[in-house]
Amino acid sequence: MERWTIYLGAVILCASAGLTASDGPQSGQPNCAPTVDSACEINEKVASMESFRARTEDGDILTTNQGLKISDDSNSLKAGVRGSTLLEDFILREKITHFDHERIPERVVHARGAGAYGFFQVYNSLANITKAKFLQDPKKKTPVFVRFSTVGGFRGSADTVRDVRGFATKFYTEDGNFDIVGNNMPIFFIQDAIKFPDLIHSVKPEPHNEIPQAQSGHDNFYDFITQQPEAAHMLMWVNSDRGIPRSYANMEGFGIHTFRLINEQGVSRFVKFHWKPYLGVHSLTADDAGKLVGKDPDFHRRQLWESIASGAFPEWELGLQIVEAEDEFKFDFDILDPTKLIPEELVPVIRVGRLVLNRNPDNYFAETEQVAFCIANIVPGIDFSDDPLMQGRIFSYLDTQITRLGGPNFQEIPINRPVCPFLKNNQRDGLHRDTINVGQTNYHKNTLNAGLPKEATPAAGFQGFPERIAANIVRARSPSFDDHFSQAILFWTSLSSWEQDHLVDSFTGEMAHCQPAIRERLVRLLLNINESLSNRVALNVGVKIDPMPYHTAPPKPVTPSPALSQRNQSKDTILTRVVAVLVADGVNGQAVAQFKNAIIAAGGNVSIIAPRFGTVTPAEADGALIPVNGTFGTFPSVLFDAVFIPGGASSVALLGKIGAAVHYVQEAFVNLKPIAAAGEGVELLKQVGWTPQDAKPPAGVVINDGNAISNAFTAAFVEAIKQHRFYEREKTSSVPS
Ligand code: HDE
Repeated sequence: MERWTIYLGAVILCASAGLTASDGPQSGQPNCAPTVDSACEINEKVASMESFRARTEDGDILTTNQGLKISDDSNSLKAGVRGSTLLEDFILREKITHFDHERIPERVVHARGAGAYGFFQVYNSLANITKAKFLQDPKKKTPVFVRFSTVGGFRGSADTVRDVRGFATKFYTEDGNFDIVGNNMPIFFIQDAIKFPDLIHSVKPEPHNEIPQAQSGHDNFYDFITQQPEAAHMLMWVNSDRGIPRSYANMEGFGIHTFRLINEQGVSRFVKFHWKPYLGVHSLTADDAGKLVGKDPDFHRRQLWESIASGAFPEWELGLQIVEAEDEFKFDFDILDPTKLIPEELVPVIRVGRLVLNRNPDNYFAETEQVAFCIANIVPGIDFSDDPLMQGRIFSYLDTQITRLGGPNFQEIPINRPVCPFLKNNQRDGLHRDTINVGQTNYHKNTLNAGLPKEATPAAGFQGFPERIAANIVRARSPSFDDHFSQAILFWTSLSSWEQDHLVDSFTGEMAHCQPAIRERLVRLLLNINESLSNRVALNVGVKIDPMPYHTAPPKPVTPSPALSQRNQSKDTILTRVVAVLVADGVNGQAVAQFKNAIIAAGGNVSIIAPRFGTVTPAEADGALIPVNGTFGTFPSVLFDAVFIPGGASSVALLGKIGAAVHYVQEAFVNLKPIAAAGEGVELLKQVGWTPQDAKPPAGVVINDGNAISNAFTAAFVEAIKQHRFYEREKTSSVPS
């Protein structure tokens, strides 16, 4: 009770900051309907990079890097046609030498990623809470570059592995670059930066044999993490469905740490940054995710690329949770502790602007690989807090980029350049310095160059928040960081029963690769969160422990937070969803065409899947041949969001005899996807245990009587696709896949 009172106080105080839930056009709901806004595709940042783009023009001739025209790019210089090759062949040497040096170190974490350009636009001026210039003018579109990533895997690893996802946004503002280097989960594993190398060493492939790739289910990780009770909360998140998102556009983003916002009057408030996806937060099933690792390791980056290319631009709203400075200590956790979130029901997330990604990069390496995000990239109006994890990050990013990008001048790489004046200082030289500083002076203060460049006035320049500190220097952790389990319990308690089941399954899968002693330690850790969770995992992994919890402090009572459950996510669009339409010769061609039109009109798409590539002949004598997009083997059901089986007696009879087609329907069913069938197509549903003699179809299965499909049928199926998955099937289905 007391806890609620405190939180409600924070809500009221947030409103007193002049920012209320109604500051967003529609409070609490996504309000950024996707737009095809091609005018934004060439924004200020994209335009500023034009002089660096190299295109092949009509008539271009091959040259060396020195501009020498090359007339033979296939044969090296030899002593006679059978060799040997001459050292003198500078053309061969130049080409091979450049090739030899093409690779740079991959990111030590977040190596695997994909990026895109776009813009950010604030709904209303936020001048009352921050002087950050890009948050003042609702007409201003600030260019952004966003990079999504997994954390543990190498650069060539698969997209759909269970992991945290990075969500890093660079705003190119008129006051310099501002980066929110966030993740798709609102908290982190550890509280102090000094543990980060241990955490990452433990989760990466084990050093003696470099196994496993991009997997956290191994001895080293769970050996480390089960000895860090502060990680209990984050372990729950990463083993939940949030660890296997359907797409980047289906992820929330979080700045995690508490930051500060500072207004023109110097008033500071605490803030947490959120990204709320227009498409809602939805996940793959574990089966889909695992199979996609092999079937399409680029699943997420391909979706991002294709949705931007097709004009279905991914969108998020920026959300702020504001805590007044005087409320810093009013919570029953420490707002500086990065293993804690602030429940949205207690401090509302105010939606203040929209982020739209509307342009794919021209060159993966030049842009996505070389982009350098840094939590220390802040602008006037935004500042750090004393979160000890954040403090370590302020140092780490620039440091790692000096190695990764080959020296201290990586800010000059086109993607990293601000759109405002920069490099106006006396830093000079170093590897890869492109700027030619003209003039005699390279020091401040000088008189020989009229004192230029000169310092900004205090009002114009960056000034950190003048936080008052009176403290002893200690190497210690604040006791206010001690409660490691209340929010892990909050998370568990807030989930639906199917989300809880998935956590049990995920922990079981992770433990499959760990030795008994480590399994036992995890089971003990989980006992502090929920007895049933712990017992279910223990049973699955063959562990018996006495009932004494690992940590003995009694858990505090929690009030569930509905915002933490994916069950409550928005389900009002089929944008980016793709339906596999299963066909063979003799299919009802008119139904296929009508279905396709209806799905496209609703914002989705279809893919025609048949026994072989080429075309399929429809049942109608005068019907047009139907082009095939994929076969059962090459475009398996795990790539799609839903399946439709149209009628046509010979088509359906043939599909029923092809094992891969039967498997297709069963696999989609087991992975809880919406399935529709029309006319004879209903026959194939007996493969998932349903016939028209049964009372009603299973959840998410939509039937059209007869071959000619009706508007009511397509409308019902569109509604089913919006629901994403039908988790109620999980408990009842005995269909193999
Ligand atoms: Fe990072 N992190 N991190 N991190 N991080 C890096 O910087 C680090 C943390 C995050 O797409 C590195 O340029 C430390 C939390 C993202 O390029 C490195 C600590 C969060 C990305 C680094 C953390 C993040 C990185 C590796 C604990 C979420 C990818 C390459 C003190 C709020 C950015 C690089 C991109 C990348 C250090 C913890 C997010 C080594 C020391 C918490 C999204 O500097």
